Amino acid sequence: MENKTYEAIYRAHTNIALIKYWGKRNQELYLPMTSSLSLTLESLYTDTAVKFDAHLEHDTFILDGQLQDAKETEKVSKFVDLFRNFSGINLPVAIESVNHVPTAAGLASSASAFAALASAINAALDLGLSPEILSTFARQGSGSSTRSLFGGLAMWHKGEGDDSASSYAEQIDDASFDIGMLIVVVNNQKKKISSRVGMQHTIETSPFYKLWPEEVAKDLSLMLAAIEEKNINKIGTIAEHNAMKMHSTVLASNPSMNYFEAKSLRAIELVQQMRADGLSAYYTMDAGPNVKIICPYSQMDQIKAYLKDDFSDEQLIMSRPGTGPYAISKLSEPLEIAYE
Ligand code: 2P0
Repeated sequence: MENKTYEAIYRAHTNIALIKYWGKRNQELYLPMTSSLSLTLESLYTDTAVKFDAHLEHDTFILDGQLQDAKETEKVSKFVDLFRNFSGINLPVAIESVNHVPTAAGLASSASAFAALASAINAALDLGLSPEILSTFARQGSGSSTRSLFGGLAMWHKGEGDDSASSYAEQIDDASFDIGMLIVVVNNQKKKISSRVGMQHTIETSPFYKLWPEEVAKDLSLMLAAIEEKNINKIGTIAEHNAMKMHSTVLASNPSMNYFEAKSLRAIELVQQMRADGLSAYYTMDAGPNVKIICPYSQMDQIKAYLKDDFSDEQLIMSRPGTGPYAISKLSEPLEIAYE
């Protein structure tokens, strides 16, 4: 085994939650307070190559062409340890990732990153883990990556107690109806408050957080029915309300915090305007200022027309639903996204 190398290259797509995950009940195992549900996006993804090799002195991690420092590498090494402990294959690994997502700008790059890494390791070490089981591994790198193991609409179950195996994701629907997302890139710089810190601060200080789990439970059952009907207006309405309930819970933290920028509010205003004009457009936001518009893919061009005076073409990323992770033959070039 010593001289053998184990390699694979995988692509995983990011996902945007329609019913948000905000808060952990177990920080070490990344067990969430609630279940959540998302749409996987075709246009945004991470490619990751792994090579386990006895000749390496230690783990290395290259992201978008840059060798990462000890702190970043350690986080990834800890994640790989889950698989080394599981498989008994204790070899150092060289990891190289290329993000086709503006890193940490609230476009959930960690979701595609850990889903791609988990999938590549699963293939390289020939572990044969199902996507559901693999999602329980991915979860321990970043909660939202649990859902990126699946294409279309995926649900991450909160699970029971401290039982890691019960908190997995699965596909709810392949989203092969007329649905898409238009990402309005308000700012593609690294976010100021990480999700991990933001959600913990909300749990500890927001008087509204105690309402959040029951609101999510209600929204989830409404959302599952809306998906069953493939009713984009219902899906969008429920998602928009759920997102704004999350953000108002965040706003009520002490000291108060928020993820809005002036341009986020402008994008929201424009969505309200296009909806008043009869388009099926609904907004959602995550732990960053970017706005994501849920809409029929067929209306995307009309929707873009409303945004063109305030946002450049490069700031508007259209996406259809994406698939779950898959093997690719080589890493691709990094994506450049311009913004004002
Ligand atoms: C979500 N977000 O459901 C929610 C909505 C942001 C807002 O999952 O601490 O990067 O790594 O588990 O997954 C972003 O949080 O946080 C996220 P960790 P993660 O998509």
